Amino acid sequence: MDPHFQRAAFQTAAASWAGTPPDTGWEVAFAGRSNAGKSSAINRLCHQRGLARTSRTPGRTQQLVFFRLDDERRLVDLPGYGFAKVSQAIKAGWQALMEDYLRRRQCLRGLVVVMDIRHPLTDIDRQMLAWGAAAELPMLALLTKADKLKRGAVQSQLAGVRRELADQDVAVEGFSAASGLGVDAVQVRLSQWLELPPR
Ligand SMILES: Nc1nc2c(ncn2[C@@H]2O[C@H](COP(=O)(O)OP(=O)(O)OP(=O)(O)O)[C@@H](O)[C@H]2O)c(=O)[nH]1
Ligand SMILES: [Mg+2]
Repeated sequence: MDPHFQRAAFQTAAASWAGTPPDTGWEVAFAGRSNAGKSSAINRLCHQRGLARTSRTPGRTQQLVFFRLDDERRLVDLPGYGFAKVSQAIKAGWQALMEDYLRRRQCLRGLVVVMDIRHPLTDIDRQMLAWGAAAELPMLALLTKADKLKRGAVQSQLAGVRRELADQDVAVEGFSAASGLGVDAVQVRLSQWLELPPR
């Protein structure tokens, strides 16, 4: 357990680019379909149950939520996508905000695309990976809720996604906020992206 993550604390939430903290230091963002498990993954990584708000109601977090690890380093919980019951205007607003953030954010050092291991790589997940690639971001596809599948099924889902993404520069890991699977591997990768000082 890297203590940097345990020290994570809520910093601010932003509904637009104007509300984001100063664009300095290092940031890693978590994107994914609504209900995929982004907030739960952040909580598990930081060993804090109530850090990022989780919900069974898809689409609750329509903001960028910033958690500070130290004065220069942040994790960002991006608004979830892919839920059906929203207007075209909200979808267009979401798309503009995400593209803006991924393209303009100088301090962004990596993108974690969180997917339910039972339903990975939807069209909109692929869109997100394409935006990340366009921004030349290091990326991690995090296949979460692995506790919902048997070990063999986890391995075959991972192998399938790795095969599909073989021609792209995207790492793929299994994860479970429930069991803690993958926590250490993700912490190691994020520590590199964030250039965390050695413990
Ligand atoms: N079994 C299991 N359930 C999980 C896991 N991760 C998340 N969940 C559940 O999935 C639901 C959605 O999780 P959230 O973390 O709120 O998902 P989110 O991606 O942040 O969703 P939005 O904020 O709406 O975009 C909650 O009921 C969680 O308890 C996991 O690893 N295993
Ligand atoms: Mg959330």
